[in-house]
Amino acid sequence: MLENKVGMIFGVANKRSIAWACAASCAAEGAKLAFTYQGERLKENVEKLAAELPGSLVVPCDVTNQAEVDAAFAAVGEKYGKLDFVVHSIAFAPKEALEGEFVTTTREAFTTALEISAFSLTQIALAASPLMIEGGSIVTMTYYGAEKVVMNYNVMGVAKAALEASTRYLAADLGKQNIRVNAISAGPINTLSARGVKGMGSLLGYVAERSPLKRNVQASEVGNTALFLVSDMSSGITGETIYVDCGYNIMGV
Ligand code: NAP
Ligand code: 1JT
Repeated sequence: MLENKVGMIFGVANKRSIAWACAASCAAEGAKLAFTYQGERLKENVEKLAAELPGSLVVPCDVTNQAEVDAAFAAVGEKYGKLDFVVHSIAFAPKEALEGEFVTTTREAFTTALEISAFSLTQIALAASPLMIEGGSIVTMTYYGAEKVVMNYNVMGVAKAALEASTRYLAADLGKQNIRVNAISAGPINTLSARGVKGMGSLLGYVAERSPLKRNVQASEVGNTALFLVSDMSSGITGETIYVDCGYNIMGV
């Protein structure tokens, strides 16, 4: 489904990362992929994973460093001459901000969380658009805490609300270039980011018990939805948030 398409994947930390599940689904359908990593610490990890997919490119990109973002897109332009899709799977907030009460969030934690988790989508969309000469698709990852209060999610919920609104504004701006922008609202998954969070185990159990499908979602299911959204199968969809959460969000009492 993605033969002759080039994608850029932001946010692989290890093989449990949602970004890696997206990469696996897209590579299986013939996409050529470029991976970005944040800092030397993750370089080896990402290079080892990317080596499983011949013809891929690995470039550094900490989104707080505009020069690195520009260099990453320049490297993709140089190697492939175009870009068809981006998977944005990046978020960060200081650990202390993800416990206790939201009301105690510091200015610094708020600014950091919103810069890395929300602004980076706009930054990446602007840098990607000149390379998307045949149109394109941008997919980001969000969570239910954007719209309803989820204990401990705190400032990440506010950042995800900004991310979902950014998805709509970017879709409106970039539609004329045939660039689509959508978000996937994934149910909780036990990744590296999630593990660092207090109460993740009980959250997984809570959601599995209450969701229509009576289980937690798998990263591969999010990856397959990302494949749909970056492929021409979803050519009429933009600005949307699509739930991949075993139906949890539809439940009342
Ligand atoms: P993950 O494997 O830890 O991925 C998060 C990625 O964000 C990491 O690769 C991380 O790199 C990267 N990142 C953080 N700060 C960055 C920066 N300044 N520049 C570039 N990259 C940076 O965790 P994940 O669960 O797959 O998370 C991926 C996305 O899914 C996030 O947006 C998350 O909010 C979203 N999501 C997750 C869940 C869940 O339950 N797991 C549910 C819904 C949505 P470092 O490791 O170097 O920090
Ligand atoms: C980050 C972290 C972004 C954890 C994340 C995330 N997006 C989803 N999760 C999983 C999660 C986190 C909490 C939660 C429920 C799910 C940690 C590092 C920063 C970025 O609260 C109930 C806090």
